[in-house]
Amino acid sequence: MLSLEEAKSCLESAGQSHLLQFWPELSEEEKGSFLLELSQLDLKGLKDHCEGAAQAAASPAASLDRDIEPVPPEFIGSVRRSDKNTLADWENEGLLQISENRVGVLLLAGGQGTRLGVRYPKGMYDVGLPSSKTLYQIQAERIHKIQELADLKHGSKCTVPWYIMTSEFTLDPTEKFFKENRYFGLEPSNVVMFEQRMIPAVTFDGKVILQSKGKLAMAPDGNGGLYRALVDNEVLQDMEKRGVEYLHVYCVDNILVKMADPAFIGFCVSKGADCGAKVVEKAYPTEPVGVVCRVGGVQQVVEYSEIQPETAERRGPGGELVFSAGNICNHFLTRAFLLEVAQKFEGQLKQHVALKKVPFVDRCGNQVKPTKSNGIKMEKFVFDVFPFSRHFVVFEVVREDEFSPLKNADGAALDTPTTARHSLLAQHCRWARAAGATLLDGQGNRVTGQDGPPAQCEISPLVSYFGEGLEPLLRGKTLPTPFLLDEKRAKELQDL
Ligand code: UD2
Repeated sequence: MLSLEEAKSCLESAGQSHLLQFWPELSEEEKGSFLLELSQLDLKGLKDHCEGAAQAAASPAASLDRDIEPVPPEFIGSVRRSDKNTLADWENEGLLQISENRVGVLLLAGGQGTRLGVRYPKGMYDVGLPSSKTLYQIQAERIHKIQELADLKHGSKCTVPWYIMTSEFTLDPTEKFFKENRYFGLEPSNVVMFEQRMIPAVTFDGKVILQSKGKLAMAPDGNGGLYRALVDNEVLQDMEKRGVEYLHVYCVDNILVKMADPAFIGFCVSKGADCGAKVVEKAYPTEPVGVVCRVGGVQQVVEYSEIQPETAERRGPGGELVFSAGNICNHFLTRAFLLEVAQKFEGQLKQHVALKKVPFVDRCGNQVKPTKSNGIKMEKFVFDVFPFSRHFVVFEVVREDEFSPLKNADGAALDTPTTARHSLLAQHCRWARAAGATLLDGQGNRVTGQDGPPAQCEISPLVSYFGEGLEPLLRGKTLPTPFLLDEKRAKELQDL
């Protein structure tokens, strides 16, 4: 830990002496924790960080839109446009890789969930399903099931390790939650949590913001902080030890996420890709998803906050959006590519500017809650490694089956707990009907799935990963809803 003198001199040379303005007023305990916080900062890089942030915020990023074009079709695999055999081949390839312990999943869970407005990690959110399962539990159970499916097919006893990137905000509550829930039946040593770095928020004139008299305003370094965090926490070594060659990286809030999706993994592996992105067709031009595209001939994502409206709205001859490949934050990355990124490219990752309202203490020592943006947060994005990929592919999936993110609190028009819950229940109604069941609503009427909110039909991931294996249980059955198909009920139905 730094001494006060050392901290003083480092801050002075970085032009940040104001941070110690309230030092004499701090208690001994506050002094200790503030010095610790300062010691953990990258003090050498602080000057550059602050000046860079102020400059970046002052000069709007050059628009990429002039050189933007869609990804050529030969690099895109599509679930909708592929025949059954091709899809089965990809899935078999993926299951084989999983059965050989070559696949891991990595959850990006360091975000603060500001839009949803809860004070705990988003993965702990219960969207109100009949089972009351949280997002974390649903994801854990899908890992169980995919391991089981791979084992059944290949007579193996495989493991899909679950890497979870957290931040200072989410590590403790996430760890506690997993412990309290006994890791949802997963082997704790196969759930590897690690922390991304935090960086200071800066004013428009390049000064680090004091959140209180003895605390800096810090924020996680964006989901692209992943690549530094993998190195900081020796995660790549852990992957190597386990023999994991392929990683499915995903964000926490998509209730329909297919953990270690064998079709996606199999598609990417069979194409020899080092990096891949899942996309859905964009629903409307301003949908808050990035666009997977090419800029100047190089693949990348242009984030929704950075694309020009005219570009987002461009349409082809049939009225379809030209830039329709909507990023759903589900990425495929090989360990070899991650190593290369760590060794060569991490320092070149783009910094994105976010202007935020950052609570601060003013020069007179008053606590202020700003009403307009006063601070700059610099973030890296997870997809900014795409330009460095040598063989990049895109996998287009069906939105209703794979994408329904939880971003906003109920009351908002889109991406709320209600929309997430409805997406999952509607999918499970489709699965039950396809397996030959007749679902009845509360009044005893047959559920058609045509209009209104979906019936309360929930199928545990421990019973079915993606609709498979339901026919022997459900064919010819008439089932009143609410209907919850968990392992116990599945056993009863099997014995009927
Ligand atoms: C993300 C994608 C966007 C689109 C959308 C779909 C990025 C940068 N943008 O936008 O293109 O695919 O999702 O839902 O990926 N996180 C961290 N550390 C951080 C910040 C975020 O781990 O410092 C995690 C966060 O917990 C979440 C994921 O990254 O799981 C995405 O973060 P977000 O919800 O802020 O991203 P969003 O919706 O703006």
